[in-house]
Amino acid sequence: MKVDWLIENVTLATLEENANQPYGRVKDGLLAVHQGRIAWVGRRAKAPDFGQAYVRDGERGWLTPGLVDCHTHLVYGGHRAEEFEWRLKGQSYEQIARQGGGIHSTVAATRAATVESLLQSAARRLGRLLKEGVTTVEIKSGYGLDLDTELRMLEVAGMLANRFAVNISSTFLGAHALPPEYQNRADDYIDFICKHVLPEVAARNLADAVDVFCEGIGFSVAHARKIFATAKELGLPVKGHVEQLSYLGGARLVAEFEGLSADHLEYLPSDDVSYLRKQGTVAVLLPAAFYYLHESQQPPISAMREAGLPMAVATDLNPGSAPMASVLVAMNQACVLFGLTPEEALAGVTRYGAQALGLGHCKGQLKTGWDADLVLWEIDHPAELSYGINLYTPKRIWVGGQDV
Ligand code: DI6
Ligand code: FE
Repeated sequence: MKVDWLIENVTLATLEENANQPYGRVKDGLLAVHQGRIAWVGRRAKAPDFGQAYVRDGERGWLTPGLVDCHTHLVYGGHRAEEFEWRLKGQSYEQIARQGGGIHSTVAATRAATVESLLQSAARRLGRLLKEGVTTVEIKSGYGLDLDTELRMLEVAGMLANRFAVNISSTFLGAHALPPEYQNRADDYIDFICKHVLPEVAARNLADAVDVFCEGIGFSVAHARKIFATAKELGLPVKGHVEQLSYLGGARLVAEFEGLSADHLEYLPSDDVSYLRKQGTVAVLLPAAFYYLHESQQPPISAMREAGLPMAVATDLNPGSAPMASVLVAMNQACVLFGLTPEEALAGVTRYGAQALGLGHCKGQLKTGWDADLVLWEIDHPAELSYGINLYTPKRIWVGGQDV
């Protein structure tokens, strides 16, 4: 069998569905790469002859799929450290938002920023994720809220994809907040998005999906429905920020549109879990926002687990509710704050993170034919990745079979 290179002397965590070992563990494993894809994976003792392929020594480490951060807002101007101080003095996230702070203050800073400065600050944050073994990142717009700035944010996301060895998935989040020029005219703003912005985004091929912030301080289910219907007409899959601070029924709407993912879900009633499950919509858990906002309502994890609902975990990296550039910390938070097992947390940033981006057929598992996005860890047990904070960093990272 002809391959470009192979790695042996490793334990594999394949994260394969229906694996009969925890984490899909394969002791004394071997993985071979050809033309950017996984050409063979399994026990070394069963491997075919790979001829003259270059052999790497895994030095008895663990090899996992590259990590996937399936929900970030990492392109933005400015920061909101003062709001952090205000919140610590007792003001709530919602109060600050209603006073024109919150997302609005980032919108002002983002509108004022040049492409070059947006690119530089986003590159710094993205770099932090990549150092941890993230090989696929989703990036949302949503701090422009006008045609030019929304397009600019998505263009910056595209530039990052060219500048870094990482797969980037872009999401249009024009319905993130009501811009000041549309105050008290939410219907008009949604019309503007549907008639002018979304078609332009689609025509320029700038987004892989469309998201909505469906919330009391965001948009109603009726507004989200209009956006989703337009997205569908344009052939774009949908997802939603839903049931984060209150229950509006947004998750059901996402499921109705066969959405890729329903994100946050703290206020999701157990009864609604089955809607997501039926439509193949992934639940994306964002424990950093829960942590920063000091929330107490937890997503219905037991009901999700019992229903077999795929649960992804992501950072939500954003300047307000989750200024945190660490997927490994998000895994730790998902375990400590939401009660996920370390195995669920790792599946959440690999197999299910990929599924939440519509990439479940090629990323997030060590499987023949899947992309060779790989991370080698110097650990004894994969639970260490969820257990430690700043204790572990990857030894090697490959994206599409290339060393990075
Ligand atoms: N939910 C979030 O967690 C972020 N956006 C959203 O809809 C927060 C965005 C921000 O506060 O800037
Ligand atoms: Fe978010």
